[in-house]
Amino acid sequence: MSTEAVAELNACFGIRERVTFKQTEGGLIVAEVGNAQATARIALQGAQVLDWTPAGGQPVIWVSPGAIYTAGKSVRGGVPVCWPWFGPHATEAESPAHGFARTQCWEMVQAQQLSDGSTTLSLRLLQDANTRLLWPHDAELLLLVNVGRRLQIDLLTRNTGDEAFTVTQALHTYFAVSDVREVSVQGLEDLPYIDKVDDGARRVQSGPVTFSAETDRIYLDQGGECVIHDPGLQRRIVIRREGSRSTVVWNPWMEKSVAMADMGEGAYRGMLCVEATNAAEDAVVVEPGGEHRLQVSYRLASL
Ligand code: TA6
Repeated sequence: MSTEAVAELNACFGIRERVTFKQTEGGLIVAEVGNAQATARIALQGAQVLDWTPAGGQPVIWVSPGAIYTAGKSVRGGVPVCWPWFGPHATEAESPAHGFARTQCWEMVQAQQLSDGSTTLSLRLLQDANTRLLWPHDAELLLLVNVGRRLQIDLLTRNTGDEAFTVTQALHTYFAVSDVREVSVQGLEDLPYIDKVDDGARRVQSGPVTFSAETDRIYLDQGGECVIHDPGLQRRIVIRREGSRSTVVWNPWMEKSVAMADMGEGAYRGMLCVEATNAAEDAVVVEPGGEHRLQVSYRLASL
């Protein structure tokens, strides 16, 4: 995008001392949001949140030190939007993993400074000839990001056509942790899960989730709250969801990380994905004229 395009974004959607659009390394356009409660960065490509740091705190969202910022490639980290399918395409091996929303350029719809002191950005993804080749349905996708003491993200899928369609999706959030070997995820106890590291075996979670090897699990739940317990950073990250009855927990661990060009040496120890999803049997059917809302909210709490 050109300098003029950035200037136009600031003219249309910039808010003095709250929202500014900048062109970053690799040419990505990023909205920088700052208010008394928090700062955040959101890339227009993929409507990808790249940072959320509550005032006086440390970053909650992680981005790889080896991240590659270039058009058409999802930045490793942040909150990639996986849509309209989660994981590999069900039938087309050539189709991009996790769908196409995370690599498309979204358009700004609105920037709002709210009376509670938080700031909301609204972005939209419209279908085009390329996306229709990958997924021949009439849909509009909206992402609302509310930046404040908590971070709330709403992903709204609208069926603008006359036939029902099914989506699987995720807000594929990478959280910053002190050391993945020292943290645990609470709130998934006794839930069934699909173990993608063990050929999709179905298991039941015993106790909090802890990490000592590659972990890639789809928990099938009732949409409750879960918490990342991080003694090293002396904090808990409280995760709430609406419109989701499955949660993915992922860390690639050492061997997988080495094979990832954008992960960085040992970087896996500082991150943990806990993803609000509609995955596996939690796929969503959206009727003509209907809408599905996948919402997450994150807040920090003391230990
Ligand atoms: O959400 C976990 C997962 O599906 C893993 O299986 C791994 O593929 C990860 O997503 C990252 O996928 P990406 O395409 O971003 O490298």
